[in-house]
Amino acid sequence: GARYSKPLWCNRDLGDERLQSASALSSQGSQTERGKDVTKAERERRSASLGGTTRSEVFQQQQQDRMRYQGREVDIEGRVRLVMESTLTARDRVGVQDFVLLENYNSEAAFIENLRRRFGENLIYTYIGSVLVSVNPYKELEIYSKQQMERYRGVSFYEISPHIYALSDNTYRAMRTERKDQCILISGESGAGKTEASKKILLYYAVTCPTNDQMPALGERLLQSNPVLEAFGNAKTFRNDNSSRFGKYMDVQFDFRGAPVGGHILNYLLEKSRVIHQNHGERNFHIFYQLLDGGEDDLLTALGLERNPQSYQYLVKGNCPRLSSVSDKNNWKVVMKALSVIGFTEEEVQKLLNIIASVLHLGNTQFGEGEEGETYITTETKITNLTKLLGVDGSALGEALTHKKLTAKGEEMITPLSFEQAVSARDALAKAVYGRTFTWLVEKINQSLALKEEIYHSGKGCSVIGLLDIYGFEWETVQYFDNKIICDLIEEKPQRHHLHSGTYNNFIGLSVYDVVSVTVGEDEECLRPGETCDVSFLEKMEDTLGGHPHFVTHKLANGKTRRVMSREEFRLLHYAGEVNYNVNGFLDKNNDLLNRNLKEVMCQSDNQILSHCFRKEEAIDQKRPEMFKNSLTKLMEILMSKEPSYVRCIKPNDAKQPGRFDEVLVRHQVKYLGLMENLRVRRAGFAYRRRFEAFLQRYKPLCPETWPNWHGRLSDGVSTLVNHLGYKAEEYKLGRSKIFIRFPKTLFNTEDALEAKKPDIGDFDPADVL
Ligand code: AD9
Ligand code: MG
Repeated sequence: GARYSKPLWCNRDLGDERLQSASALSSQGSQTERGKDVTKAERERRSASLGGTTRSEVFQQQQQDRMRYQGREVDIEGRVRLVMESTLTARDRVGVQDFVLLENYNSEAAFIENLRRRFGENLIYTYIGSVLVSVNPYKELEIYSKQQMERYRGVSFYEISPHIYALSDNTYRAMRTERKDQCILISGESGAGKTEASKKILLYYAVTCPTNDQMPALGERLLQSNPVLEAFGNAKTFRNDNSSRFGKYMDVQFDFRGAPVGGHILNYLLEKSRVIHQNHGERNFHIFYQLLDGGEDDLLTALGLERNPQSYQYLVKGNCPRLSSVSDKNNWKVVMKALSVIGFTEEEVQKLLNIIASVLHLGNTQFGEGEEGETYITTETKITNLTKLLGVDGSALGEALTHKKLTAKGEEMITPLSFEQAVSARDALAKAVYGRTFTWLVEKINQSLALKEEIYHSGKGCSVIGLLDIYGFEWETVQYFDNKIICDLIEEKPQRHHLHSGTYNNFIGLSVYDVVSVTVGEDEECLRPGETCDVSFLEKMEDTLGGHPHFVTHKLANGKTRRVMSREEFRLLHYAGEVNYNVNGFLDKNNDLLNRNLKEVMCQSDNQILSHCFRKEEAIDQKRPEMFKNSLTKLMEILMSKEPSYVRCIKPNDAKQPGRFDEVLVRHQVKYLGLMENLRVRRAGFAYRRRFEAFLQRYKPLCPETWPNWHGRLSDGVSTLVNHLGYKAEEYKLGRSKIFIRFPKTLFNTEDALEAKKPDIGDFDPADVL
């Protein structure tokens, strides 16, 4: 077969063998052993093929570089990038700091072993090219200090050990020099460290960036938004003591000098069901416990609350009033201070706390069933507290909790609710009150962070770095939204598809997002909770997505049934692997339908937060105001317009303990985060699209007609090549100057063919240069 050789600096494997990091020298030893079997003549023949470079030139170059560099990174185009030796300590060199350098980059075992070794040395960060992989250490590491920040400022990615600060700094500089908006997408399962990562990034900017005189306190406000949002939007779950129960996308705006001048938060899908129910060992949102533990006696008296969380129906179910890892009392202080830094007035804080307390009182509102099946409130005495805090009329609220109003044929009818209906009306109210208050909170924070008009209109322009931190994947219980999906979507840049009109593009990995938007969009308007509904929702999806190659249900194309799947499941084929989703409870979780008369009561509240959240128009025409919908479509558009960077977070064990590295668990995450594919794509050098020249250059050895050189038109050369390789028409497209490859598999197969074709051990003998 044709020999595959390139100038020295272009040969990937050669690079790998030459510039070993200290720790990898042992493997070089084995290369040497093999090298000895090669005859002198063979060596000479090989060196002659080094793109015209003579042996001694190569040797000299190597010696020089050996002194200057110790590690290297093989770049997209096959160029070798180098890491300066002086900045790295021996400890930094455990394993490889970029997976691209792995000897055996196809091996998942080698990948995991590298992670494990580094984790053992508290080296929690490793790159895959420019993607940052982070393993949660579950302990405080001394790597986030101001001095550390200084080390990473203005330094190139590969000159220094991997760090979230390096990624932050590079993103910042890319924004500054290229004048292009950036976004950092953080993915990983629950407890893997996404939120911590996003906070570190924000901290880096708040500390290292210059300040704008017109917005001196902005950095501090950006930072203080976190404790507030976490108090109201995070909770202890089985997987994470501080689990984000809402999705968060935050823009940080910078002026032309690179000073942060504004911020904006978009919040998504708060898990409102948690307000009324928690699984055993889990908690409600932190703020409830913080208030009960940290609030002054006077405050609690005024709110009619007692300290013991177990007195409240909405808190008692998880049977887990305390966290071992954090103090609710201390955090209460932190949150109250943060609210004031952000600019909440005392009055606003008071109203906010009234609402939090009213949710607890609402949960303790109980119902009884009369002899004729009518429902009444048995805790009438306690309802006074509730109505006072909600600022609504007591009898109207009592009536609305036990009756519903219908309009039939132009006439209004009042019908009593059954016991179950009353319970669910109460719970729906609690969820709506809490959920909307959360949205209000985000709005308030946004007002405080808002970019000033005069800066915006100064004519010098602002650039943006967006941070996406959305709660993680949980495998058993379905989450309707996870950022893996978003990341896939962004990485693969699917073309627009219009699911609602019944057409779609069968690009990889697209469908979940559409499925989700169908769900989220519709449950509020027309679907009711309950199992049958979930199934009918699934059927709806089948109607729209059935036949999509990446969407699988129990139904087979021939009308038969796939036995291994239940009626409640659907499966999505991500490029990283298959994920099963169960629709059971899917809509229930997301449902917060409110009876109209409850809305009417709420919109008359004299608590301004509530009257802002429940608008009169809504009670009249039954539509939810737009302000509550941060659509995913919008998020996609925002992200698509920016240059993405990625952080992939890995959780090392389920026990939330430092020092434990559970290989099975890690392997699982390496799989579904698609890290091996990341690595292969990175090695292969392009994510599914490449210029004709580059494609031909790389793969021409695989086809006799294109090897060693193609003399015709480039596009014809590429055609010839891919025909020879047996690419099917649906696998690729030729553009004007680029080839687009649809499936990573195609690319990987081609890479494998190339790998097989290359000489067994590079084009020179490492023994010669040692
Ligand atoms: V979830 O999807 O919101 O449930 P996250 O956000 O991925 O999840 P989080 O950032 O909250 O996880 O991390 C969980 C816990 O791990 C934190 O509360 C810390 O105790 C711990 N952690 C995570 N990253 C670090 C770190 N870089 N250093 C120290 C960390 N501890
Ligand atoms: Mg989180």
